[in-house]
Amino acid sequence: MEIRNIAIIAHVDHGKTAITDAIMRQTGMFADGMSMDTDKIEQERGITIYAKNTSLIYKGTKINIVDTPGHADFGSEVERVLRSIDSVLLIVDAQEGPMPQTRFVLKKSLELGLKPIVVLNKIDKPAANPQQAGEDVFELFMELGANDEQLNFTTVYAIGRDGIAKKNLEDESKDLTPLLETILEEVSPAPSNTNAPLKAQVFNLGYDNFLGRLAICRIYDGVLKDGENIFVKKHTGETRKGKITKIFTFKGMSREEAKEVTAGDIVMLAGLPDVFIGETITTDENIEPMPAIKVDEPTITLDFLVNNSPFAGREGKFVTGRQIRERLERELEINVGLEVDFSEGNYKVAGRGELHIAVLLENMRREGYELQVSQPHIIIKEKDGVKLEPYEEVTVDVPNEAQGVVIEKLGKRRGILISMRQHENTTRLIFEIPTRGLLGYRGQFIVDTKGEGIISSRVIGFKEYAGEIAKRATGSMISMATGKALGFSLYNLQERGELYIEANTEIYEGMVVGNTSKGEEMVVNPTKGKQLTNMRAAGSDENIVLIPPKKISIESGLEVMANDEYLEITPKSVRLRKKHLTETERSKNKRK
Ligand SMILES: Nc1nc2c(ncn2[C@@H]2O[C@H](COP(=O)(O)OP(=O)(O)OP(=O)(O)O)[C@@H](O)[C@H]2O)c(=O)[nH]1
Ligand SMILES: [Mg+2]
Repeated sequence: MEIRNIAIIAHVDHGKTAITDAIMRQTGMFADGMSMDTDKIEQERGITIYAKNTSLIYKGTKINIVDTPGHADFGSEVERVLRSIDSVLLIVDAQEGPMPQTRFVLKKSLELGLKPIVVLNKIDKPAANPQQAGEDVFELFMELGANDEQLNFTTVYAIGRDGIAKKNLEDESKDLTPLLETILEEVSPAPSNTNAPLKAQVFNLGYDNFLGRLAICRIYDGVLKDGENIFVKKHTGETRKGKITKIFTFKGMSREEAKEVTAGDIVMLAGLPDVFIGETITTDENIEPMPAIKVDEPTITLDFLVNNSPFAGREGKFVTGRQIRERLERELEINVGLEVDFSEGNYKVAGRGELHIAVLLENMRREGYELQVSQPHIIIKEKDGVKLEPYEEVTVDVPNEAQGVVIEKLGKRRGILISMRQHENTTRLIFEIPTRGLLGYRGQFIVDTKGEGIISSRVIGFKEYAGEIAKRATGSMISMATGKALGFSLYNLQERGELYIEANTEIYEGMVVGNTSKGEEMVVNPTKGKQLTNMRAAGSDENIVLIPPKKISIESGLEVMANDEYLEITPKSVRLRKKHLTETERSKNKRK
């Protein structure tokens, strides 16, 4: 059977998964309500975190599809996937137009010589402007140095959510047939030379409790049989032996065992416990290995520690250093952008961004782990005596009247304005800024733009260290007591800052219960009740109206926490605390 291999790429939320799901539904692979976003956290957040393979049969042709994540923290995942396919559907929101991640994934695709099919999606949105979005996409192709063939791309218009696509805006359409037809017309059949020796390359990893590490590969040449002895080659030529113990192909939401797979297909292999991204699998020891696949370096790092708060061990099932270590070792099997240094007592974890780390922590707490982490720091490197730090490209869309304040705030954080374009009531600003300057800014951005701004960013690489960045410190409100927080005292405290806890929350001495509006540190007693000499009896809080607290989540905690604090994470709670719990210890440590 002929095979076509494509990836679906786009900026976050532009509709990749909606289109993939609709394609799968209409070709009979998915029942209603099924989605490629199968992971619990993906479903809750409405974003794709892991790239996923699937396949369908359309008019006797097998189409392998990889749905990719659009969030910048998972960008390196996309880059790898692009090495395994022959064309991409570049989805662009017809209202938002090209965004930072659109540029990133398009640039990578063009560099690899792929010819994208452009899908202008969400044309049903009232403010959609497919014409403008189309022109902007064309301009982006030009700017990124597309060759003539690539510039001659086909455009399809879509309402992905409803499963509708058309070749011309004025066409009538009830389904995605025009898109599927375009795929058959535009994507060349995967080369299928079965006479050559086997040559496959690993572009992603999976894990199975019984089978261990799984290698997701594109087969370029030859045939692979179950149980076959093979060679694994690094791009440097270094070769080792291995044996395939199981082969799977992808079909809809599931994997299907196969006895034999052939050139052109995308498959998953078991039996190679130490196989890694980019390695070549072959039956011919003397074959040239495929070029390396680069895995992006981590940009931020933080410590994972055993929880030692006064509430340690109350809520978690796995709490010891050894259990945390084993969990991290397992994560390293598949989480390719992650690095862990186990050499010291604390585990130094390095990742691609706060969301990358937050998703790992969220998964761990759901599995029953309990731990605490330190404040994330950006990774600083040195090259030829020059200090380097990660930089990001930030794109913001803001109401015109908010542009001044955004330019000012990002300027203070060492952001450099690269471009500015006004379109009716909104302005699009693009900055280059050290990741360090961006940490902790998003909350401020929401306030400054009254919630109407959109901000997104992606790492563009390491550049020269930008020097000191002065940030307005947010001070913590710290509890001096252990016990239950009482509504009465919270009522008084909420005047002096923003609270993280609600009445009746169990707290301990040294726990951070809120932040102060003036930015200074403040030690408070949230357990204090009303004096008995008052008109009514102590503890009767019935008339108190509390402002809903800004509860700490893993992500917001990582963003607001200070260097002398830990974020305590258990299956039930996320608490912020001082490293040193008592005031005496804190001042002793300050003097040191
Ligand atoms: N109005 C409208 N909404 C759409 C359309 N397609 C998708 N959406 C909505 O846009 C949101 C994001 O869609 P997804 O398919 O999850 O986007 P995605 O590109 O897969 O997002 P990530 O994987 O997180 O990058 C969802 O709420 C969809 O329902 C469309 O054609 N029109
Ligand atoms: Mg998605």
